Amino acid sequence: MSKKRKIRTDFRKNREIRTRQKDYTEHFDNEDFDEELAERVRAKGKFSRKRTVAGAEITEDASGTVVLPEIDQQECRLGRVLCVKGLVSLVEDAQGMVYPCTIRRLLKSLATDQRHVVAAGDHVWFRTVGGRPDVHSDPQRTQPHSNEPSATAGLSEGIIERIEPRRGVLSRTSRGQQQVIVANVDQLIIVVSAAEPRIKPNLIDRLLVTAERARICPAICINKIDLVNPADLMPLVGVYGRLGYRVLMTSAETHFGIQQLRNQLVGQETVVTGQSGVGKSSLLNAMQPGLDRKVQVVSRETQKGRHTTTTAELIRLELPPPVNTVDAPSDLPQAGLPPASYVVDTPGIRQFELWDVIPEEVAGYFRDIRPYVSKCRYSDCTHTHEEACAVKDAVADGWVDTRRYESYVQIREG
Ligand SMILES: Nc1nc2c(ncn2[C@@H]2O[C@H](COP(=O)(O)OP(=O)(O)OP(=O)(O)O)[C@@H](O)[C@H]2O)c(=O)[nH]1
Ligand SMILES: [Mg+2]
Ligand SMILES: [Zn+2]
Repeated sequence: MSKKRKIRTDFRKNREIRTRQKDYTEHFDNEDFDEELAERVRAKGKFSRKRTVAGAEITEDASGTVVLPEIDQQECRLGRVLCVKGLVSLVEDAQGMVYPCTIRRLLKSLATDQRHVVAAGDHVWFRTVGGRPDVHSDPQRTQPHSNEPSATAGLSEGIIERIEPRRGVLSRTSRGQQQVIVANVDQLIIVVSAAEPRIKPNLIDRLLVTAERARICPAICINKIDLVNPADLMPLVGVYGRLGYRVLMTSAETHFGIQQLRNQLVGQETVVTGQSGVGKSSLLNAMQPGLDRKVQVVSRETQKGRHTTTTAELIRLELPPPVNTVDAPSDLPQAGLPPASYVVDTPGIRQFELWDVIPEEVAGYFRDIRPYVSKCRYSDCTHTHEEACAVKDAVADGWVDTRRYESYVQIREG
């Protein structure tokens, strides 16, 4: 449900010191964009200086409460945020033109609990402010843009006026605040490596909880299987497979399993995530030759990746329709373009803290634990220290994997 109402927003601190000596028109001409004048400004001295934004709409989306300021749709156009680098967001319009954009100040002052106001994957309304777009993408090229704003940094060629409500949001907690990593994705591929660095099952479980909570469909990809005997991975694959999670085994090195991975991504909006060095960028390169995502070797001594990818970046993939057509009806016409596939490559995770998951909810996001919860003696059972706990009994009887249960306890405590 959304409603229209007036919004009062604080000026930023640096503006509060000024009293009403200056003409507001001049103030905004100098320090803000002309269009800010469209918002009625009301000032009552330095203590109550607020401005009223008329006609804004307040609604709830997958990342919380959002404010949709009224915009001039004649002047603005829709675009998709490819990546955010510092103060500049690269926004691609429907024609494949990419514009380095800044964000309208109003949006920044309204979003107080997010580290970045916009995130890769956001659908935004933006307005161009003269100059030429950064790049006109060549339809033959698979990646429309190098996502490198260096040449235009500081030169704003567009202003993001409004961020559309989000679905499928991947967020985490960063310094006590919500950090939206990407928005508007359908699928989360959790990438781990069979070795170098070794698998951290607890991280898989954390990311699964995140996906379940955000209602993003998760899949697990075990990469670098060329470095191990795949038979050794079967117990782990079995645990997740029995829970109904798709588990893929790949090697970006030998290209084993790459076609299955392509099939998993085709027509979807996917985010790939995982520790640094597991091969997220290498897998994208393997799926689409010519993509040339930067990759770097894992440190010999620490077995850790070097955080090569530094910002989340949305990439359009040109994937052919799935080759395995077992369940595709054979009499359908084959004409038509394959559906667009998008993937967000993300920086390696150092530490993943869940955003906005309360301890009581955690059991509900564990598919294997959830069925036993209602059978515990106490309705507020935490499944940790209580007697007569159906979850603990299920672990003891081997119905729930012990390591998964330990993950549950750890996540619950965290
Ligand atoms: N043996 C082997 N090495 C791989 C495989 N996939 C990736 N690598 C190597 O692993 C290293 C790290 O790969 P990246 O693709 O940079 O890893 P990443 O997950 O993108 O890392 P960040 O960007 O730092 O988060 C590189 O040296 C790759 O060549 C694989 O399947 N097998
Ligand atoms: Mg990378
Ligand atoms: Zn219990």
